[in-house]
Amino acid sequence: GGDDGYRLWLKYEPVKDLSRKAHYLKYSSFISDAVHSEITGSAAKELQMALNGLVGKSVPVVAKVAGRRGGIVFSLGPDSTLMPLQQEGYQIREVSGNIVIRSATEGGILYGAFALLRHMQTGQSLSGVNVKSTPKVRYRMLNHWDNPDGTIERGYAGSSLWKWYELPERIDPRYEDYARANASLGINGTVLNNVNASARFMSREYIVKVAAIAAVMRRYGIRTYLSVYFAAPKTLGGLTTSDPLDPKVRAWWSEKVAEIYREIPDFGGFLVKANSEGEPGPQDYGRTHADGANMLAEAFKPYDGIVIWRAFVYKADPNADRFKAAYEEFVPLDGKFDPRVIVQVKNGPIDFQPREPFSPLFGNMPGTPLGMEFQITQEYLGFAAHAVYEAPIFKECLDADTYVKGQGSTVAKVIDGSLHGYTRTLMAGVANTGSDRNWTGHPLAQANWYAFGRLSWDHQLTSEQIANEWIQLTLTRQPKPGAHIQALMLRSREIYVDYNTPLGLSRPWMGVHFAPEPWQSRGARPDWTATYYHRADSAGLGFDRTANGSGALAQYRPQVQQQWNDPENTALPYLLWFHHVGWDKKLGTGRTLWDELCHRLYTGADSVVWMQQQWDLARTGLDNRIYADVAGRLKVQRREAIWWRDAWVLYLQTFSKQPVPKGLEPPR
Ligand code: GCW
Repeated sequence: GGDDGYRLWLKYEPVKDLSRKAHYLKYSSFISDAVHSEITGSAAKELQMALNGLVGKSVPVVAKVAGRRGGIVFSLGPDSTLMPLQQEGYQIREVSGNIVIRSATEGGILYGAFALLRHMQTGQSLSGVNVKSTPKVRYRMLNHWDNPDGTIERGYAGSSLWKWYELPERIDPRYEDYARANASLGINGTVLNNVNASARFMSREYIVKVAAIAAVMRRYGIRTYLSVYFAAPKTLGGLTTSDPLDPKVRAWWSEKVAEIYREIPDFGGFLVKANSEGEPGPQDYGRTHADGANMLAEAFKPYDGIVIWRAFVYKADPNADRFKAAYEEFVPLDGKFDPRVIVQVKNGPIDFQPREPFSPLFGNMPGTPLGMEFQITQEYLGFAAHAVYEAPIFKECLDADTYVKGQGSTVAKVIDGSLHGYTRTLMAGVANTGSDRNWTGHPLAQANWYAFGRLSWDHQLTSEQIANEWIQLTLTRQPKPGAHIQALMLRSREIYVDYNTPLGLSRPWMGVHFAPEPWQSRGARPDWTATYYHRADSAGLGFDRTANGSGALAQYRPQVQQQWNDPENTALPYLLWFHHVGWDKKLGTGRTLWDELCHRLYTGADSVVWMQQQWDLARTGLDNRIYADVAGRLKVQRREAIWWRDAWVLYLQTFSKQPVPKGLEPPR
């Protein structure tokens, strides 16, 4: 039968190379799990299932090694001198004819088992194997924007995986497969519900449902978290206020958290969107984000849970620069948060645009652990129709230099705690999963879930490495087809940017956040207008954020300002983020702004044809169903890329009053 994508990167297909298969069989006589815990049990079960697929053998699980050779051995060596991160690390070594997976924790053994399987699925030798790895970030989690009615905000792969109606009685087998996929990447937390949270999740009825999912996650070392509605004490608890300094409100949250821990002893904590896009929060009572977060943190004191407070805030002020808002509200609160709080910051200052400069908050809150929020779901990246490999987006931000402690103060070092000594470190990704059989709608979007997970474990992996690994595990191990797919993936983001938002252009968001209507105002808020984000006028295009404009650049260190202060020296991908540039201004490429824009929009749209060619060249290495699925989506992408190109050109022409340059075909 064809491949429907359900098994993701955990396919465990028979090893074709016979000598390789014989080699793996040498280590497939037994699996020794002397630990015999829930989590190591999951590891043993996974290895059994995988070896059955890879080498066609049912491998017994035994307790003790007892002098046996030729098996896989779990070795748990608790070590209280290790830091929490090192505890989760693992080592895989060949020791006297056995493959030993060693870790200080059960979770580490599970990660080691998955790493061993990755090693085998990519055809590597086990003789003398010595692989060691430790995560760089402590909380590695997915954020689901899933609603209780089964819809997913910004979800493009069907409806929610969580079947609230059937819970807690029926446990969908898919919960376990979800947990396996995440654990295989080292993800150890999941926030089940939307940050635009329903108070319902704090009800007894839902806590019991959540507990049933948490029980599945626990077996894979994943802790369950919930997003909370800040006004729940009022709307659910019947109090007259949700003021975080009110003793009754504080007592309500403490009791609520206690109730949750009675059902879910390893509950992870709360994620909070407050005073953001109309959500309630402490500011409704004249209090600060810190007051709100600290109240919740206090409720977690008796437990090992955390509060993740989002920094995604901006006011409905058409004269303000939204770019500056999070910094303005949060930097003054640095040092005021309870140690149980992590402030979660989106990678860019606005909102998951195809390319943004890094958020100026990174590095500017040395006294507060800052977590990263990436968006895996393709809200602004063509939903499930466009192929956009996101690892380069994540890496671009992680590798950016904040200069807060001199050269080399990368965002990654802020996030992994090494720059400011944070021990509670976090990387979160807004999930792209849903009820579609293949989990992510677009088959290539599986790679984005994969890349996020791998980077949350080790942000030093490269986009190339991750793509290569994912292709081998998921699509094909044939080198030539693999190389074409990798080329397609690695260029896909730049191609998208070219036809969608070239040169640092921003666009107004419409209701669905993906429709080329750059002229349209939503009308709901005074800042959600036609030209607010891109500032097109008869003179030119782009948002002046220098001292002559909004002054947002001043939120960065001088070395960063230097990169972006002068329109003559600003790298073209960031140009219109920081400058209002005249239509006839000559750029470094020798073209005027107008010509360069047209050029990129056209080349971008045409490059989708190149992507189609790469995919066709890979066909011989691909399963027919996957081939056809992606080929169809690439056709949609081609059509929509032209649509974007033409919409931008026609719209911006109303300001520039210039024709499409010669050599580029006129828009139809
Ligand atoms: O830009 C917005 C998204 C919203 C999302 C919000 C956020 C969950 O369009 O759908 O709400 O970001 O991150 O809070």
